[in-house]
Amino acid sequence: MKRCIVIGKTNVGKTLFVLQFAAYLGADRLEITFEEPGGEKRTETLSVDQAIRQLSSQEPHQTRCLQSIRLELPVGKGVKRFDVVDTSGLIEGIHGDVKVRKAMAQTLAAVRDADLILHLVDAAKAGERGVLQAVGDVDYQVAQFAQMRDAYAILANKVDLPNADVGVEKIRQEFSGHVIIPISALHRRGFKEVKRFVWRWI
Ligand SMILES: Nc1nc2c(ncn2[C@@H]2O[C@H](COP(=O)(O)OP(=O)(O)OP(=O)(O)O)[C@@H](O)[C@H]2O)c(=O)[nH]1
Ligand SMILES: [Mg+2]
Repeated sequence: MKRCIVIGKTNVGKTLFVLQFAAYLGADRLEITFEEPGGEKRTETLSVDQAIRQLSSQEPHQTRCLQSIRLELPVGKGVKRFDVVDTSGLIEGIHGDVKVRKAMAQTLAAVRDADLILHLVDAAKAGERGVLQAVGDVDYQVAQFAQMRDAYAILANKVDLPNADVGVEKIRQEFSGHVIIPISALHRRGFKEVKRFVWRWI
């Protein structure tokens, strides 16, 4: 099964994006597989609203393991199936909590095996505080790693917030040469472009 991984720093909106994108592609009840850094797996079925309430939060490091949802994209008379994988947030340096460190190692291993990488950054923060406050070394490292592969896009999220337009422009300058799609995970904006991009590589 092809895997589309969603990565980025903590709190950029990865979880909200994954759940809203699943809903946008027509999923109604979401069967979510949680895979702990130690390898244990469990599955929970939630409505989109329940999942958003339980899994996305304004507190950083909400997601601490891989969370996959199987999705379908229509192709001609059939469908393409793939897994979209939400991950725990990337951090700069070495985190004090061993659980966060293990989750980060799990994320990086999953990136290596992914067929498609969607890298979220916070465009509103980039507009408000400057791109270097919003985007860290870890983002540059991901972009550099992904340069070798075509199936990689940067999603500039939170464009519903003030100053995000300025942030998107800064992100475009900083990451020129990469595919950049402005989105709002909250309002499902830019999702048509994301769907088209995913469809090309899945
Ligand atoms: N206004 C606005 N808020 C957003 C958007 N996307 C996410 N948020 C908010 O940003 C916060 C973080 O969202 P999450 O989806 O939990 O972020 P995450 O990247 O999964 O964070 P971790 O799991 O902690 O790494 C929540 O309060 C969301 O409601 C967006 O497009 N617009
Ligand atoms: Mg999350």
